[in-house]
Amino acid sequence: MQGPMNLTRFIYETQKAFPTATGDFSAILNQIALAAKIVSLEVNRAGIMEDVLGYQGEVNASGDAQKKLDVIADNVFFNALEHIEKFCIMGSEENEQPVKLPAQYKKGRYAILFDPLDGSSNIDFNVSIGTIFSVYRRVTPEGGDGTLQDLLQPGYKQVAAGYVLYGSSTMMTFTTGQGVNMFTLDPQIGEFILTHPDIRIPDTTRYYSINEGNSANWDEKLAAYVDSLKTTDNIYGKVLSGRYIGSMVADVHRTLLGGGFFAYPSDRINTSGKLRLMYEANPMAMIIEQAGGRAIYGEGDILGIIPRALHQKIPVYLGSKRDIDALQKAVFGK
Ligand code: AHM
Ligand code: MG
Repeated sequence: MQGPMNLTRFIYETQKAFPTATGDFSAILNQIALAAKIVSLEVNRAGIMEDVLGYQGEVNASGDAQKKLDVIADNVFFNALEHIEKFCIMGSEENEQPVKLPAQYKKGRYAILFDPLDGSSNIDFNVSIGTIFSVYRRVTPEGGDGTLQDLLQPGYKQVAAGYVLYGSSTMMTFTTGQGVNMFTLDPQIGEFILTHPDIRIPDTTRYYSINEGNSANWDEKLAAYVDSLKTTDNIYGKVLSGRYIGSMVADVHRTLLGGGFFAYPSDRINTSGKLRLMYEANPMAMIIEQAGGRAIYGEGDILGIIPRALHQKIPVYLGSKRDIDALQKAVFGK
């Protein structure tokens, strides 16, 4: 292969392998990449734009105070995706209700959910944050309005999922069900370049990732399992290091590349954990499984859950198969 594999070329070459492809995914992924570049720019200059950091003065659908950058990112993604005629309805973590599309654009064959800026507690500290997205084929008849039914589908029905990490570089990772590919934004030319093709989660690691500040409220078996990682009495026979950023995108990204597990469990106070099934757990679970790992809520797989509500929360344990098998056995007896 000659020359760099940029995102546009990757999409073109992947599409060539499927002669019946309609080009819908090309349009969707290209627009997500465009929105990601704009948000990346806003994130990069947030520190010098005093009107960008800080609170917006609203509370979003899950009760969190909305940061200004959250709202900017929400608008950027909506504006990039609403007019391409690929969607019948959208869901944003920033909106309580499904996001309706203007009448002339809502005829598409897909539904998309996105968390425009995840990890918002890190915004003010120049710590990595990200965008997460999840795409489903619509289930209501084409031509009519999309409904909540098109959005509320189990994760195993996702046709694409991905995230953008705004870190020391901006990276876009996605799957359309044929493995996971990672692209890094070259800021000089403004292109995403394929830097990590066909990612597989390593089955060894030095790390575990969980907010131990909540450990007093954990289930005893989980507390004992995490304690075992600080001794040599665990599957690795060595003491692991803790790594927890508090931005799911960054923590999952490290887990994809560096193995181990990331978890946001339920506890006595947050009985369903903190992460949202539709916006955070499902897309990350698809990526992790496509990379050879596992993603569970406890007894079963996240991707098998039949959703009840757009903003429903779910405990999340994801990582290498080896790590999640061991955790599931120790904590959930399976
Ligand atoms: P957000 O959508 O309001 O940003 O919250 C989700 C974030 C995740 O990115 C991260 O895994 C988690 O919240 C961290 O929560 P905590 O600060 O309780 O550890
Ligand atoms: Mg979020």
